[in-house]
Amino acid sequence: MRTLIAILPFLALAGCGAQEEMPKVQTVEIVKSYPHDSQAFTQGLFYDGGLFESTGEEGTSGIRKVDLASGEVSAQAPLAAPYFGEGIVGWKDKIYQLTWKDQKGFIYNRKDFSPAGEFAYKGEGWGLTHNGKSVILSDGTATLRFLDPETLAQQSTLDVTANGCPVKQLNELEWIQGEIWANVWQTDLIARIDPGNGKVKGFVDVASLGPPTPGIDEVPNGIAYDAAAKRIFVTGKMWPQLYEVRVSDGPANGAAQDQAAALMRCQPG
Ligand SMILES: [Ca+2]
Repeated sequence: MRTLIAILPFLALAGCGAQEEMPKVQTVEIVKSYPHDSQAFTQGLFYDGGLFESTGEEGTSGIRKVDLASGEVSAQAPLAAPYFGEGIVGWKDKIYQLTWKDQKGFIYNRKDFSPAGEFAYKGEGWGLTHNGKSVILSDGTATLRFLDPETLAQQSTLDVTANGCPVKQLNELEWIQGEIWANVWQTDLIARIDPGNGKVKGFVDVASLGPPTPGIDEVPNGIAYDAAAKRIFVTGKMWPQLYEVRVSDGPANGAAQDQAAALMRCQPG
């Protein structure tokens, strides 16, 4: 009986999509830690010659440029209530910012954060990144949208799956070396998504980062990639630190393994 019980979870996983290669769960090593504003409800993060961050919640939303070494805010623009700031992405001399439920995005001039327009989209707005050809948007579902980076009109969609199961609640995004990385909300996991077929190639467990006893909102939710120096940065909502990390094949912790296993059984994360 003991043997059968031990095998059952694996049978359940295999039954979901036997032909699929199971995404593995990797972890991270910290290369360097930096201070991060522990009041910042991080909703978007990108690095392009400097670090840019979007913050959320009504009344504390905005975009900011952050000095990496000190964590100090060097420039910012508030986003007044009732708007709830979400993902951001830099495109040429502009920054695009989503709002959560208002179906309205804001455009800023990158050099001084002055207003440069608005855009509309259907549904919720969660995360943004770009791959050089398209802006990529998450909305809390398992489907990513690809938008024309100049007009922000929708070009196509991508359904994201792990072991054949839709991976919902894809949140903050980053394009990293030909993959789409996405925080999976309310988990310790970053999904590494193949943009060609939407399949999750692997999960990265970031549970070792962040506050030792995080509050319910203090989830991982910021990924930035410095393409010039090949640095990956990760932070979270109200985390006191931002980390440069490298992916490691060291063992993920049990909670992250359980979260990934649940996603791969088509169970909610
Ligand atoms: Ca990002």
